[in-house]
Parts: sequence; structure tokens; C-alpha cells
Amino acid sequence: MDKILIANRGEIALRIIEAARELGLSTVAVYSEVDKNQLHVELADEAYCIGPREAEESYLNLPAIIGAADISNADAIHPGYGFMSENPHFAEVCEGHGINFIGPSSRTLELAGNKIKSKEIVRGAGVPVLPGSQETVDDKDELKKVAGEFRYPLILKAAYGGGGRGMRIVRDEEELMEGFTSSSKEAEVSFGEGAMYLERYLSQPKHVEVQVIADEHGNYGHVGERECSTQRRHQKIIEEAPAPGISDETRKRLREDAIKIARAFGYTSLGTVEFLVDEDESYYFIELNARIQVEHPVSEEITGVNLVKDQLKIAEGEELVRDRYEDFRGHAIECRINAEDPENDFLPSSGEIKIHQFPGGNGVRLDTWVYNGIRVSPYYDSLLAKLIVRGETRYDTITKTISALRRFEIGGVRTNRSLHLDLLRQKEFRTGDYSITFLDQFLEERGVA
Ligand code: MV4
Repeated sequence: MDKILIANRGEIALRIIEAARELGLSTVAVYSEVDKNQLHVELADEAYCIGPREAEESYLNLPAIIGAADISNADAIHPGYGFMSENPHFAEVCEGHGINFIGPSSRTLELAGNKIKSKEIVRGAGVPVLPGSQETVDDKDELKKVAGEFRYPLILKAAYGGGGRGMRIVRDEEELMEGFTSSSKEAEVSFGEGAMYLERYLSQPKHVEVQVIADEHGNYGHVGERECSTQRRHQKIIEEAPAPGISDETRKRLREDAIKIARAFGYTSLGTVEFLVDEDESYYFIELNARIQVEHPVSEEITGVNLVKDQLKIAEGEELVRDRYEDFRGHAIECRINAEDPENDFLPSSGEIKIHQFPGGNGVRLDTWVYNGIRVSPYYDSLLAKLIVRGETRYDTITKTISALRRFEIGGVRTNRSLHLDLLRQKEFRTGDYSITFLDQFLEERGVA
């Protein structure tokens, strides 16, 4: 591997360019017309425009991306997160072109994308899954029959979905029948497949995920778990590691079970195993995210591992996974700073960035793509920066994060900075005793939900 193309934009494109450079690899950026002034274009060794501003015609434009790889003679493609990252067809086309797709095989992506099949694999590995339909439910008669075998509340999920889209909580048969048609249509639009399944709904779990790493020599490792319950409409805004509010026994079992799951999938590269942890600390697998995730830095900060660099080494065929991954120190918190207005229904905000002050130093890390004068456009996600803070204890880390947030001062766009400050000061957050209802409850109490 000499040259890698990064099929992405924003902070993750920069993160990948940096890791590639540390390994002596050359880099190729691709960009849409509206992104010509982006830093990833400037910092990569080469850059190719792949289409207009619409993602479907640029960062999701498979022939244009493969074309850029061909022209530049790139021997690998890193898909980042979002966009093409979990698309089995894209991975397969790369494989067919002799391009090293940096991620798991197209076969594994296909398994991980099939949520029912995934649950079956996990159950077979002896890890708990939520009770529910073991096949897709295709019509209302079948739905009624299957629902009869379980207790309400239940949740309808898209069989080929994930990340929360097309999900619907149903509390009785009437809601079930009503929800089925619209959820299935939504899934059809979002994922091209309307197939749905049903499972028992947990109302106040924590969302905890384990970062696994597997090389191509059958070695599996992990860098611990992350707590990701602070989310709104399935977009996380705060993540931390290690997860607070769970016992060390649960922590140990979650980590071990994540490895069992990775093995059962024959997984390679970086991946994240998502669990829901209920109030009694019983936990259940929900999905396998077959990509590098936005929140990976908190795991890097508590282990000292450079995950993207190791992912690249694994893609080069290095045998690398050893116990060194399980060497933990301190605590880390990530705040996603978005260009959006929490006071105005989280409306995305555009404009020209004016940087007044950026925090840094003493365990404070800022992963960002913005520079003074760059325009934030409404065509892609609203993530401006990830503020990642490392401290010795959780309490110390919260205090440092608050200080760092106060030093994050930009103009030109609205941001969610003060929401972060408010959340970090909440009692539930302070005690670590919070669940997926935390953010919505906070917003509701404030009357802005
Ligand atoms: C659930 C659930 C409760 N019960 N499944 C959301 C993202 C996707 N990866 C799985 N998700 C969930 N699945 C069952 N059976 C709760 C979530 C969930 C969630 C639900 C509503 C509002 C916020 C949430 C945040 C995280 C997880």
C-alpha cells in the first residue's frame, strides 16, 4: 500500500490524512464543487473534484470515486464514516478493482447490514439479544400473529436499517398496525428495503458500545467501551469512556462479549458493537457498526492507541492485535460542536466562520475541519468540531471539559456550545447515572423540546 484515497470530507478526512502521513503513505482527496476550499483538499497530496454539492452526486457517486482512484493510481480507499462506509456494493467494487477497501470485507458488511441475520449470529455466539421476531414481518396478518407472542411495549425496526431510522415504538396492537405501514415506507425510502422486524422495547437503557479491532490473522482486541446515551434523534452529542454507571463486572462481560461477537462475524478491521444496558444491568446486542465512528477519539485517549493508524496497518496485512490494547488510563469526554441552534429546534446554521478562540493543551484535543473564514454550508452534516478532553478521573475530566468549552469561541454560525455546558452541569450527568432519555428530558424541562 503506497497511496490511499479518502472518500470523505470534514474532520474525519483530515484525521485519516494525518494517520496515513505518519505511516509514510501518500494521500488523495476527493471533493464536491462546494468543498473546493476545504482543508482536506489542501492537505492531501492530490485532490480530484468528483461532482456537484449534492452528496448523491459526489461523496456517494461510486463511479466518480472509483474513477479518481484509477486516475491517481491509489491502491486503497478509506471511506471514513457515513457516505459509502458501510456499503457492501462499494466494498465489492473496490475488491473487484484491486483496490484495498479499508474496512471489513463486503461479505461482513452485508451480514452487519442485515439486522435479523446479525441477531441470529450473535445469539449463536451465546450473547444476549432482545426477544423478537426471528424473521422479517411482511404483512399485517403476520405482524398480528408475531406480536401476540410478546408483551408490549414493542419496537418496530427496519431489517436493513440501523442508526435509528425507521424505528417506531408501539404500545398496543392499534399503534402497531398504524406504525407498520409508515415505518415500512420510511425504511423503503431510506434503505431501499421496507422489510421490518419486531422486538421488545426497553424504555430507559443506556447506550454502551465496545470498540473492537481485528487483524487479518485471526487476532481480536478491544479498546474498551464508550457511553453514548446523550443523543437527540439518534445523533449523539456527548460520548465518554470508560462508561460510568455500570459495574466492573458488567464492563468486563460487555468487553468479552463484544470480542465473541467480532469472532462470530469473522470480523476484520475496526468495528463497534452496540449494546443496550438496562437498569438492572442486563444487556443486549443491538447492532454492529462496521466502520470507524465519530466518537473513536475517547477510546484513543484512554488507551493511547491511534485507531486510524492501526486500521491502516491492519489493511496492509500487519499482524498487530495484542494485549497492549487493554491498557487503560483515566477518563475521556467528547462534545460534538454542531452548527445548529438548540434554541430554534436545532435548525442547522450556515455562515462564514470567525474563530475568536480555540481551546487546547493539557489533555484537550480539538478534531476539526474549520479555519478562520471558511464557509459552513448546509449540504452536509452540521459537525464543526469534536472537543475531546482527557483527565485523570471522571470528575476532573468534566471540570476540564467545561473550561475548554468556555474557551471555544466562534462567530458566524450558531452552535450548540452552551447546551453542552448546561448538560455537563446536570446532576444526572455528574453522577454518571443517565440513560437515553437524558437529553430529551432535559430539553423538555427547559421547554425547548
Ligand atoms: C432500541 C431501543 C430500545 N429498545 N431497541 C437507537 C439506535 C439504534 N442503533 C438502536 N436504538 C435503540 N434501539 C429496543 N428494543 C432504544 C434505542 C435507542 C433510542 C431510542 C429512542 C430514543 C433514543 C435512543 C437512543 C439510543 C438508543
